[in-house]
Amino acid sequence: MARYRYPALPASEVTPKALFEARRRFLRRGVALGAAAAAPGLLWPQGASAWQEALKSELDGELPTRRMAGGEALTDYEDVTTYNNFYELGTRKSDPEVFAHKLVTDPWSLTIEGEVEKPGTLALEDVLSREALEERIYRLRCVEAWSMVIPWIGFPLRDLLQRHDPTSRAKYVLFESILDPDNLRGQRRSILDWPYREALRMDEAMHPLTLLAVGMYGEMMPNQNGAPIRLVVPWKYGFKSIKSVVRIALTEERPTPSWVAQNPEEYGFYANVNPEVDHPRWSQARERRIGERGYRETLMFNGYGDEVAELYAGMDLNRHY
Ligand SMILES: Nc1nc2c(c(=O)[nH]1)N[C@H]1C(S)=C(S)[C@@H](COP(=O)(O)O)O[C@H]1N2
Ligand SMILES: [Mo]
Repeated sequence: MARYRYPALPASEVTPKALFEARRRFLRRGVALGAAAAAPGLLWPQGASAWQEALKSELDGELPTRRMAGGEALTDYEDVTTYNNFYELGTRKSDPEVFAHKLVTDPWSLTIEGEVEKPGTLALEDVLSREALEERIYRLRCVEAWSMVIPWIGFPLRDLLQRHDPTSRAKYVLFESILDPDNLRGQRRSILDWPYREALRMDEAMHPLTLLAVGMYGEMMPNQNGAPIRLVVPWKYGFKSIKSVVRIALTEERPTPSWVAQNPEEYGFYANVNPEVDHPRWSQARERRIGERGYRETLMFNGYGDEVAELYAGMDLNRHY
């Protein structure tokens, strides 16, 4: 399969429309020519489901773009879709792409419950038809000390939460991924206590940078990257960015994320990217940008400190890691 590079975008926050359109055409051409075999979750399937049709019509329109990763070049699409952590599909980096077709996403619904005045279960096409999509270019930084720069397509989580009227008792937000051990080979082993669970504090969940993503690189989300809907929390380690979400529950008590349950010595509730607080088995001071040689210095809060540092004012981040 031919490798291709995306043209570097200007550092301005909003991409001029003409350039954005040109890049999407470029992307579609690249997808049509080269990605069929490598990315089974990507191409629009024959007889697309209702949510796929809804997303396709959104993506065919004009989405605003915000670049929030400085002027950094985008990571190659091929790398982003073949080097993944998605333990439901296997623990090797190559497994999620190989077993992507095992993730059944049609139909898909999302339940929002717990401390909300208006709980409910929505078909994904209904979520898509009411939320305003945009493209946001964010870094994703893994606790394993690698990182990528990805143009995500999604909407702020807070838009969805606000529509369901959180009660005054809502202090945390719990997320759960799909549970389907018949199809998801990783769930037939006790790597984690399935389903995969993550959680945020309410103010983190309501932060404007926190995104529910339904696509990337101008296209719908590939299965291996967490189709059809996943979280992206750019100032936290990758494992907070839970994939293939089916349930969101607002809670008064702090939930226990899967990684915290599995190994509380290694994984704290907050998981903020922090070059000064090392993982017990490796340093967090540097990182390898996928596709680059050598290392970069890791930035506090993954470079989003101006936006998010105040959430942690007065907290000892050595203790609340
Ligand atoms: N459901 C689920 N979500 C998940 C994971 C997982 O194993 N299962 N892995 C996490 C980790 S450790 C990382 S680094 C990111 C990787 O996202 P990417 O494969 O799209 O780069 O997904 C996160 N979300
Ligand atoms: Mo990760």
